[in-house]
Amino acid sequence: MSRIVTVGAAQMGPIQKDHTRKEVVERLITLLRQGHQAGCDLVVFPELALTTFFPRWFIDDITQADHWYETEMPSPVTQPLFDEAKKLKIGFCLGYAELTTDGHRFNTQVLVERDGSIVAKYRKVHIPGHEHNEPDRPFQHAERYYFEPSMEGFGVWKAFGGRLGMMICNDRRWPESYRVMGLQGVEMILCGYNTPIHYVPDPSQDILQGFHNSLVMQSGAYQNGSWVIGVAKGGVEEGVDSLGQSMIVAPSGQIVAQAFTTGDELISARCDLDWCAKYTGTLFDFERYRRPEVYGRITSQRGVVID
Ligand code: CDT
Repeated sequence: MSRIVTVGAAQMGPIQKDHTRKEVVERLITLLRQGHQAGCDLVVFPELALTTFFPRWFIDDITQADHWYETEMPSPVTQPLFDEAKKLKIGFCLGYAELTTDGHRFNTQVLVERDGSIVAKYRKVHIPGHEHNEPDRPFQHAERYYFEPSMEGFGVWKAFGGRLGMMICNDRRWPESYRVMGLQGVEMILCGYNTPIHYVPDPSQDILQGFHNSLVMQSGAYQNGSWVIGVAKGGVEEGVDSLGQSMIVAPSGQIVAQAFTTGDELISARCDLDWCAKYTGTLFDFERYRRPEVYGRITSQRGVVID
């Protein structure tokens, strides 16, 4: 029996500050319907897919930002997306800012099965940017002010006939993200992102944003024998240009589909989960070839230590 999952990467164009959740959910539903037309089992939306990327602004009183966060999922405004997906028998993965009842703030993705049941919630582990206002920047990247890092780490869940994991944006730059999931037998990793083209601490990296994006996801896929679905919110949002180039990467590391706009655009691919074993059963047979006894520094040490 084949284990084909047809996946849609539902790239979004910008969401401006004054766009309402209702308007955004209508865009998500349009993309979901395109996914249905393309035969998708699963549609993946970007990081913080319901709002503009608000960490680009700093405000002294964080409670003034509460309106950017979701306190429930689904909520009355997101319920139509859940209803449409269930009607079309499509699962989806959605990124949003989460405010818990006890006041914790996370950058979160939820995975929903084709019957509408929630499979899992993942909270971002690697939080980039800065904690404090940096007024000399052309725009802020204050994710470390707005979000706590997850202490739950990277899970892998049985869903869509395979083993699926999630990560969010900056997580994709860290090989540990993929490996922790690889060690749980992951076959498909879902990753939403918002990546400003202009990297303020080192603008020489600006021109390399697209290269680095594909570099990390292609190598993460190959080295762990997993499909990787990378989905952008791209385009010029509140004056900040962000990378598109959403892609579906095979366990071989090859890009099998890639967005060519920076707007709302659905790309899709038939992903054979059995293809993963061609890598995890040979070159990357972890049980046979890994050497954890010499990898101790990976978990015992955080920064560089020079003896
Ligand atoms: N959203 C997110 O994680 N973006 C980061 C930008 C890094 S620069 C602060 C990324 O890794 O794409």
